[in-house]
Amino acid sequence: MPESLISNSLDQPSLSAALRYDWTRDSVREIYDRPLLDLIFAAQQAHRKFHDPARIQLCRLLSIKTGGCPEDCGYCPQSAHYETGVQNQPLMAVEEVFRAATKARDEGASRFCMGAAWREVRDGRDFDTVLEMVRAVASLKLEVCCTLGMLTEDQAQRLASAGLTAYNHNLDTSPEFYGRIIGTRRYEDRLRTIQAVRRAGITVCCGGIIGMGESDEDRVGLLQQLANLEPHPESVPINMLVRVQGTPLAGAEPADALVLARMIATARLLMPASMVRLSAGRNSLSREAVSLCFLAGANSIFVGEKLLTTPNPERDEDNRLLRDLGLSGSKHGQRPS
Ligand code: SAM
Ligand code: DTB
Ligand code: SF4
Repeated sequence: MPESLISNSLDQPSLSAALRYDWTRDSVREIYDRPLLDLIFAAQQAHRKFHDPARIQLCRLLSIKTGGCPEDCGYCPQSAHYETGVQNQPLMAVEEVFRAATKARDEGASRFCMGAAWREVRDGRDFDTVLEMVRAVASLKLEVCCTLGMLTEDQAQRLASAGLTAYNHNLDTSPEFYGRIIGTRRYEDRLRTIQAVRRAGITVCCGGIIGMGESDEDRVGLLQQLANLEPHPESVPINMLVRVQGTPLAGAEPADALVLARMIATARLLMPASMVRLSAGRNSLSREAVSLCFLAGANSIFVGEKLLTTPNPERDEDNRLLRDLGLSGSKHGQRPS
């Protein structure tokens, strides 16, 4: 897309007029391929039109049901198809989840995300327990997110009634590359669940992973898919593959932090009002690389020593970084008003 179009669209007085859902591959590629510093500069300008640049939303993850998943996602330590040493754990008790969420809130998180290693949600006792967990976490005035696999519209409605803020369901990569990473489900299955979430009035958290051996064109393809969802996902997690022994992607070439920053900056320009979350992979990034990602438009991180099953930076280290950058945690995601 010509540069004039980007700046024009971001200069519109009304937010909705600035958001586009008709991105072609070529127009996305043109942005993604810009000289990196120009791209980051433009992304930071867009960021400041829609968000408070001094705030980073802090989120906390909890694996409420771990391992033994029937899906064969090539990146995932929780797939039953691989020997990764992850200990299978049944669904946690509501009280235990409530305690973890209270601690997360007391430590400054404003969003709590519960993940289950399920292919799909099945109606019954476990789902009823998850609904209770959602009610319990919502009562703490935290944003509540779940990621439970595929979902029907009826199940999405029940989650919405329980007070769920967001549902995480990633597209992960381009439609072309998807089949190289996952064989047990299709891209269309993902899109169908996202639509069910949307119809239930729950906000959508949808992003992907870099560092799986995909090409720039695949990263462009993923961004195009995300940016053409209407409305845009309110939350776009960008993960850097955490390479886990035993998974087919254990030996993948590590992703370049500059590619990560490029991905984040492009996401920021395509979906300027969304929260862009620098998600998995921070343990292998320097403080300077994380800072560049913030400059590129990331405005959220996961905090706490663990993601779902893999390590994350120590809380003290994150606090120091935020302090050194003059950033503070936000109470809530900054949404366009
Ligand atoms: N089972 C549900 C699903 O797949 O939608 C929810 C849990 S799953 C672990 C949530 C997301 O975590 C995946 O969609 C993937 O994007 C991300 N993820 C899983 N393993 C990862 C890894 N090793 N590195 C980076 N991201 C990962
Ligand atoms: C997302 O995009 N990243 C988070 C969250 N959504 C659920 C998960 C990252 C998982 C990293 C691997 C692990 O810790 O098991
Ligand atoms: Fe299962 Fe989700 Fe892991 Fe895929 S990413 S194996 S669906 S837990």
